[in-house]
Amino acid sequence: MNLIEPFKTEIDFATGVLSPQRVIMQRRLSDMSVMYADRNAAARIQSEEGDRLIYEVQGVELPEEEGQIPHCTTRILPGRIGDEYHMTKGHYHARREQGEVYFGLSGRGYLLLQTDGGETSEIEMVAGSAAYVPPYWAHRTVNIGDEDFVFFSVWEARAGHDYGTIERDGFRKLVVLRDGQPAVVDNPVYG
Ligand code: S6P
Ligand code: ZN
Repeated sequence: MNLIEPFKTEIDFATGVLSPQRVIMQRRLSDMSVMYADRNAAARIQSEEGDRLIYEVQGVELPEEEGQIPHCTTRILPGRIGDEYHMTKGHYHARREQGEVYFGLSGRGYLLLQTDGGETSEIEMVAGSAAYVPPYWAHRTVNIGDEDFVFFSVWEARAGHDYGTIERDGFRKLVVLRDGQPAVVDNPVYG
């Protein structure tokens, strides 16, 4: 076990920016265009406006060993691809038995969850919402507002990330604009 000096990070709730600056990871439309249901809309946006920034993660880097507790912010920009709101890729933890906590900092979003067994759940999050991602639940976040949706995540270092299952099957539920409102609907091409 590495002995790490205690430290703190200041968080700007509106943007998710960390000070001092930590590791920044960006996901653009080209990183996930096949994850959106309306691939024509994704291709149109790509050719008309270029490679749109969808979300950004800023986090502290810690060794992936037992007891370390990584934490980060995620900022999802507002917008849609066709009818579908901007979202994260989503993942299971590689160690399925590891859970996680999300805390809303600003904006409005949905936390979509699902299990291998077919259960689904959706939790609306605003600033101040503490949402629990229990073990075994895949999780994806979606910005349903007109501003950035920003939240803070805390998990166990050995959880790891399984992106492949969601890249292959997608999520059972989509969050789309219907009659001027965000609506959670079945994904017609799941699996
Ligand atoms: C990590 C945690 C979050 C996400 C982040 C981006 O376990 O769930 O920090 O990594 O919100 O989402 P994704 O699906 O691209 O990792
Ligand atoms: Zn996670």
